[in-house]
Amino acid sequence: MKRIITFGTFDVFHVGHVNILERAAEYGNHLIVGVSSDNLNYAKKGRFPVYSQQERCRIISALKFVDEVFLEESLELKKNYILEFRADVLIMGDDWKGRFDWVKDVCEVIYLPRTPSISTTEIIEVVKQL
Ligand code: C2G
Repeated sequence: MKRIITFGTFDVFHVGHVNILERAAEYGNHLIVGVSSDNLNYAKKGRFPVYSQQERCRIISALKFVDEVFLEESLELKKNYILEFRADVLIMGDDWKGRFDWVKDVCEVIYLPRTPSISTTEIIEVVKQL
């Protein structure tokens, strides 16, 4: 049994999010997703997400290849979450390449290529122009 963990805000859910979660799930038998809290998102990006943490958790929980969802309150707690959920592998998109190598003493770390040409920020800009 191989347990995979991944993290993200998953705001304005789009196909790039589906792709990374589906590919992450293929690396093991159990996919755990840490959804960034509203406050963590504000700290990282200087704005609150469009969708609340409850809504974002509900969307991620509804995906057939996701087994467990929890709220990620801090980037620095990554190692604690990995140990708490007994994850064997951390998977992130390669926009985070190298940034979580510091957890390599507790699990394997894999960065997968991002889906090109789609992001929440771009979607927000497109919608603003309508
Ligand atoms: N992603 C992707 N392709 C895109 C957009 C996003 O593969 N076109 C991936 C990201 O690389 C990330 C995941 O989808 O692995 C979630 O992306 P975001 O919601 O932007 O997450 P972020 O705000 O970067 O939060 O602890 C880590 C953070 O919580 C990650």
